[in-house]
Amino acid sequence: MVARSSEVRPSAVRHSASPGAGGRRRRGAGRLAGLGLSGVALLVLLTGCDVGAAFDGFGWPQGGISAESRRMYDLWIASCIAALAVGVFVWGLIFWCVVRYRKRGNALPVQTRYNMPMEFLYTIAPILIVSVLFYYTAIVQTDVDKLSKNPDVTVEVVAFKWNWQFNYRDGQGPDAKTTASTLGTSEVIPVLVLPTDRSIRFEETSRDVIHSFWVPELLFKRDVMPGKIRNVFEVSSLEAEGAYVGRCAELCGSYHAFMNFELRVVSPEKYDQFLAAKQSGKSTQDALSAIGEQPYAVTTEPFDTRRTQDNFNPDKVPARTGS
Ligand SMILES: [Cu+2]
Repeated sequence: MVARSSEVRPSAVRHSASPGAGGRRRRGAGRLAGLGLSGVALLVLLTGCDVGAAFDGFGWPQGGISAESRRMYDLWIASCIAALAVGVFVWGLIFWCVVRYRKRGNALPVQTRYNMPMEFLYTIAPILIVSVLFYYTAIVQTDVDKLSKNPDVTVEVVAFKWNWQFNYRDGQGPDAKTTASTLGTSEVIPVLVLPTDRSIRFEETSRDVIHSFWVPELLFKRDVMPGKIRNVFEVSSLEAEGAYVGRCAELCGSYHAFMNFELRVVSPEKYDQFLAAKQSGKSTQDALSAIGEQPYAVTTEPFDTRRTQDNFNPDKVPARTGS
C-alpha cells in the first residue's frame, strides 16, 4: 500500500486539486506582485547608503579608515544580505510546507522523489551561490593584498619583545635606507606618524618571535615574522586624521598584551614637516610638538607592572634561597 501511494504522480494529484483558470491567474498575479515587491525591497537594501550600520555591521567592526577597510566591509555586508535572502527563502519554504502539508489523515502526501528538475536546482543553486561569493571574495582579497611599484611612503615595522620601532625608508625592500626612526621604550609609547591621501607600504620584520601588527581601524592585521621574511602590505590611503591605538595581535610572551603603539594620522603637509624635523635630528616628541600635535600617545599608556620590591617579594626572601 505504501509503495503504491508513493508512486502517485505529482502532476495527477496537482491536476485534481488545482483551481479553475481564474484562480490560477489570480495566484500567478499575486506571485508576480510578491516577486516584484521582493525585488524592490532587495534593490533598496543593496543600494542603501549604509545598510550595515542599521544592523551594527552584522558583527563586522565599523569605522575603518582606509580604502581597503571599506572594501572588506562592503564585501561582508553584501555577503550577509545574500545569506539573509537565501535564509528568508528557505525559512519561507519550510513554513509553507509545514502549513500546506500538515497532517490531515493517514494518507501519505504526494511523493516527489526523483524529481529531476528539483534535484538539479538544489544541486546547482548552492554551487552558483558559493561561486558568486568566491568570485567577489577573490577580487577583494586580491585588491587588499595588492602592492604598488612606487608607494608614496614606506615604513619598516620592527617588532621585538615587547615594543616597536618604526623606520621611515627612502625606498622599498631590505636594502633601502632608514631616514628617520621612532623607537618605543618602557616609558614612552612609540607613535607612528603617517599622512592622509598617500599610499603607504608597511614592511614588517621581527627581531625575535612572531608578533602581529594590528591597528583595529585598518580592519586588518598581519603577522610580523622573524628571520629574513619581510611581510609586506599596503594601504592606498588613510582617510581620517586622528589618533588610533595599535596592538600586537600575536601571543608573543609575558607582556604581549602591553605591546601597544599609536598610529597618528596627520595631513600630508604636517607629515612632511614632521619627517623633516625627525631627519634634522629632533626626537619624535619634539617633532610632534613642532607640527602642533600631542607629543605623547593619547590612546594608550606605557605598561605599568605595579611591581615594587615590597609587593613582588613581600616576605623579603633572599635571592636563591627559595621559600
Ligand atoms: Cu608581540
